Amino acid sequence: MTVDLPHIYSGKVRDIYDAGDGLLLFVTSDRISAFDVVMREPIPQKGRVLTAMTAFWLELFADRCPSHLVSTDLADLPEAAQKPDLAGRVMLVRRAEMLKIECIVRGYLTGSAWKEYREHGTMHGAALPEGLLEASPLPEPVFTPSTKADGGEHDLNISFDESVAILGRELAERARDLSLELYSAGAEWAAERGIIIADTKFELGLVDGELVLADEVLTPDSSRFWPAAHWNPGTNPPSFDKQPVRDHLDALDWDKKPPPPALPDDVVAATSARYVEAYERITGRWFADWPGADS
Ligand code: PZK
Repeated sequence: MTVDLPHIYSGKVRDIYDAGDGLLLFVTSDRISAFDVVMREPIPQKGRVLTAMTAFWLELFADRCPSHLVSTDLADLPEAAQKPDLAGRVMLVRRAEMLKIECIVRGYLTGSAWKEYREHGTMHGAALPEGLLEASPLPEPVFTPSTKADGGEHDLNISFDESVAILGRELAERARDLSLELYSAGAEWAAERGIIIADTKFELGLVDGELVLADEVLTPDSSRFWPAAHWNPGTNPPSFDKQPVRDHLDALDWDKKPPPPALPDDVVAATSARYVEAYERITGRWFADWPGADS
């Protein structure tokens, strides 16, 4: 799935190329990571599901905020990139000046936030009510930004005041308010369809001075998705998408360092089906109607 355009960035599971004219080409692969390690086996259609879901949210949010998205249509790409394999997994986007913070919003107490609360009664240093359980809803969603640690893998949690120091007060407040608004709208939408979005990370940027939503939006890779039917405060809910992979890996005594164990075909197929199910539940659309779904 390589593209004959200048390569700009690679993440674990996606790549960005220079499409010219101030545009970038964002390609989402079928790779999956678990416990921070990328598995060897691709998950069929995962990249298309994430692209389709991002496109859906951007449409739903279009009246609340502009985005970097120009097109998901292969025909709109530079000719060098019009490869059938790429259908459905590409986004042509406007090049943005990315904010130097990750806009994280948490609606539920889980992951590193649960760990901090259990140990200190706080989240990002701020007190929370007593008596919350793992996976409890927070009294209200909270903006918990982080910075992209240079070079290193792991991001550093920062306070809102530190985000003001990085961005200036006005931009930091706009980033916070937009992140909270989009999380609340998306989480409410998903909850009505049986999926809890426990937390998420937005990436915002500036295009011609305008604040735009960039990157992936409210996907299982940028968020924690839980099946509402299996949510029980006091226990760590299963991941809507990755649970088959995690269950398989947990049953082995793998030390979570590369190389990862092989994923059996049934685990790969079950995981692919979970991504498609999340898409269809959230959007009410059939994944079969998305470009490349039949390939
Ligand atoms: C941008 N990322 C994260 C995504 C990676 C890294 N519209 C934009 N303009 C400029 N930069 C970015 C975007 C977007 N979206 C996104 N880093 C920079 C990222 C995919 C693969 F390696």
